[in-house]
Amino acid sequence: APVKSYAAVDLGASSGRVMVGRVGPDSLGLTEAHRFPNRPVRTPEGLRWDILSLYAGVLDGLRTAGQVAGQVDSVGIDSWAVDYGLLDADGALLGNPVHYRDTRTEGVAEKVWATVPADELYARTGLQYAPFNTLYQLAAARESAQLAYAERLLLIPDLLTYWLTGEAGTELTNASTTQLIDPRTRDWAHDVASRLGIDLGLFAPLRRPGDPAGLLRPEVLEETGLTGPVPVTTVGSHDTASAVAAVPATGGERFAYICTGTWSLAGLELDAPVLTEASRAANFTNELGLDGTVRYLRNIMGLWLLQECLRAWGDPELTELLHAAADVPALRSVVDAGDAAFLAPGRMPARIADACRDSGQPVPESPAEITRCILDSLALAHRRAITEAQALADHPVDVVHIVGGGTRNALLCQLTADACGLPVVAGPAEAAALGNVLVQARAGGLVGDRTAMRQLIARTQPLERYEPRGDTAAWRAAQARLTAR
Ligand code: ADP
Ligand code: LRH
Repeated sequence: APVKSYAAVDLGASSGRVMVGRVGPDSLGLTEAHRFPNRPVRTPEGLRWDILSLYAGVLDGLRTAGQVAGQVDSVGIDSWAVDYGLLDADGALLGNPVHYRDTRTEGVAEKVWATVPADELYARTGLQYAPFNTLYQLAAARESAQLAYAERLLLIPDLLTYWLTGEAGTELTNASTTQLIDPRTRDWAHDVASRLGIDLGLFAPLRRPGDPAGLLRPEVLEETGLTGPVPVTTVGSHDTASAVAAVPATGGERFAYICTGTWSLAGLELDAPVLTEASRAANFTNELGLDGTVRYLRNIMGLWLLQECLRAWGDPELTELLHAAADVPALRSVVDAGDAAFLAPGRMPARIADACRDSGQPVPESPAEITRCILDSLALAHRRAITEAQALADHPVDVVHIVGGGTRNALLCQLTADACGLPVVAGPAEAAALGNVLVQARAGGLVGDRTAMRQLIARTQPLERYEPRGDTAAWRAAQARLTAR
């Protein structure tokens, strides 16, 4: 039986990687070809992505992938959502893509809502309010010279695909994070865009996971040493869409998922969006997944809180710190890990201490105490999101799947099981890359439908199960402390 090799480019906010997936009719193996840091740069203009360094990492990774695999049958690209590059009429990139944590969107939403009220915007686009939704970024850039000169807007994975192939498109799952897509028609929300003066002509035509996205250009083949033709296949180019596609649910169970990395994205896979006022008030989003599914979820600050503390502490050894945190008494103090106040970089240990003090709780001091506060707070936010999602969507679940880098954090997985009062199945850690690989394999006819993809992952990838301990009263009480303030 044929075994094919797929290169998955997966760019997270903290690191980029190129993985090689080997897929046969009943086998799936994943090897890391190359991992490189994703370090945003603070320029005089603001916080920017170092897109050329990321592109160089992609090329290095494809070269290594070729060496690892012998031959690469196809390439797929996914990355974090919402951000984009602008191209001029010659196809040249206008400036470094702005980072979603940049402050340019502060105060912009209120101006947008003066034209399209927040409730109407939710009813049309189903997107939770986040200051960085592409719509607000475009509103913030309204008067900028770059936007005036721009002929094309390409979301990050689409920009890299364009550099690799010369072909421009807009992948749908990632487009659904712009707040310019109608989640019911899975097409552009033309009315919203025109009322806000946003030119949808800037976007290249929509394409869907599985669609062809061109061939690696001759110069790319030369630079990577790959032998052409090598096709690029459109995958769920939003990393979270690829990660949800790789949730190892075997078909029978009703599940919730949490994609943990820099963010925690906690919610459900649904057939149709939930656009009620209650859903808007709870700030749940309706992003699109594979095959027209809806990713009904909430953004939680995630391990970003820990990453920023580690940076402030000069990057101590993580495993030791997590051991020490496991010995700190549980739930002494918690912060609201859904709070956008934690969005910007800098001073994270102090900001967490301040939040505890302001809510009248003990102030964590040592790195172990602060780490424990972060993990308790994340588990609590997971509990809240999973509980509310089930109620708002009228979709009860029996199990929580955790995927992404946070599955390497056993304490976080156990605390999440405890807080939710549900069993947790943790893994795979490289879910986005696996979802990316399997969509390519499906386009190549090697695997069947979404359920078959998930069963293949469940059969082949190491998973860890955590049973809930104790009762959930302590978690309810901790939640009450936060809500009371
Ligand atoms: P992203 O895709 O957003 O860059 P990842 O899915 O790669 O994020 O997850 C990164 C996170 O995974 C880190 O912030 C860290 O907290 C966690 N992590 C990675 N390796 C380990 C480990 N060995 N032990 C515990 N946690 C880990
Ligand atoms: C996670 C992620 C998330 C988005 C955020 C901007 O990497 O794609 O789904 O909300 O980055």
